[in-house]
Amino acid sequence: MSNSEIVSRAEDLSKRLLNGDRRALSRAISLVESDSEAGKLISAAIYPHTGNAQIVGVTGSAGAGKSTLVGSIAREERRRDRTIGIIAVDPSSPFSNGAILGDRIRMQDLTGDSGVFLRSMASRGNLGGLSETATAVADLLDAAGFDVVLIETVGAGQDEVEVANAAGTTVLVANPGAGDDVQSMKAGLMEVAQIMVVNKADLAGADTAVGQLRSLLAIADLGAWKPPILKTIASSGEGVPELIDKIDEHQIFMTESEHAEEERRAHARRQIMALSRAILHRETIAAAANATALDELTQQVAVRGLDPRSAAIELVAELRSLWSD
Ligand SMILES: Nc1nc2c(ncn2[C@@H]2O[C@H](COP(=O)(O)OP(=O)(O)O)[C@@H](O)[C@H]2O)c(=O)[nH]1
Ligand SMILES: [Mg+2]
Repeated sequence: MSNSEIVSRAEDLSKRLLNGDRRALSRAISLVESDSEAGKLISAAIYPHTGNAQIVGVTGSAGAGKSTLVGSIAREERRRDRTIGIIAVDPSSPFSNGAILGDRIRMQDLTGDSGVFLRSMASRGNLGGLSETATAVADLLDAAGFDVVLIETVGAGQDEVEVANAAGTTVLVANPGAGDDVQSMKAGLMEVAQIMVVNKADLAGADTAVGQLRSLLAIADLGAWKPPILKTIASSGEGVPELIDKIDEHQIFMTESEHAEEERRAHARRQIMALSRAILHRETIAAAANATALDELTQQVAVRGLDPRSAAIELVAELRSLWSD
């Protein structure tokens, strides 16, 4: 396709997407996911029309009940007459889409509803980083007019933490009896979550888990927003209306309270930093793999003539001198 063809295609898709055309939205998402030129043009064109949706991240360990909770939230949002876009980021390889299929079956009643748009995204295998792509796709759904955009992601790696960072409100899903889990969560995820949920509250130990989270929050360095801790039973929907009320409350805090301006700035900064980290990481790794010193350093380390750390420092020094030119 010629340059002008790409531009006019992007313009056409952007226009249709902004009018709520679902097929244009699907096409645009694919173009953004594949990191294509048209995708970048669409992202830029629709960005001024974003900022109206609630972007909500739902994160936590695998099996915590995130997908079930996302489904329950979607049903309750529909009862409240809001349209909803769902981005499910599947951490497994794009070649084994069993988890995606499982989520689809559970979401069956939702997929027949025109007020719901569900999209699964493989976290590996796309050209851009996961956080870049998920953020860009959330923007497309926002511009297409969805009231709420939910992003489900496993809170495992740096990438997932960055996805959480990109959301306006992030809900951290924990379980009863997962005490050790709660402890290990605090480093990365506690900081990015504005609402804590102990899901599977029908199981024993829910109040203990709430207590553990409360003591972790007590020693955390928090801003003006104090993260509430809620109990839910995602499978029955119990606690979900209260959760949505809290999400709404946090959104109002971010947009209308005396802290709004400060919050908006903090959020914009977090987004830029998260995306810069993703871009830097990707470009640095690509540059390192092509560095002229790599083969020589590899050989030296392989015969134990040099330790890997010194080799890495030398490699980074080469990259630095490349970039300073
Ligand atoms: N007992 C109980 N089980 C739940 C609840 N929510 C989800 N589950 C179950 O937990 C398992 C994992 O749920 P899923 O939503 O796939 O978790 P995800 O990996 O975090 O997305 C499934 O078998 C769900 O049926 C709950 O509130 N109570
Ligand atoms: Mg899931």
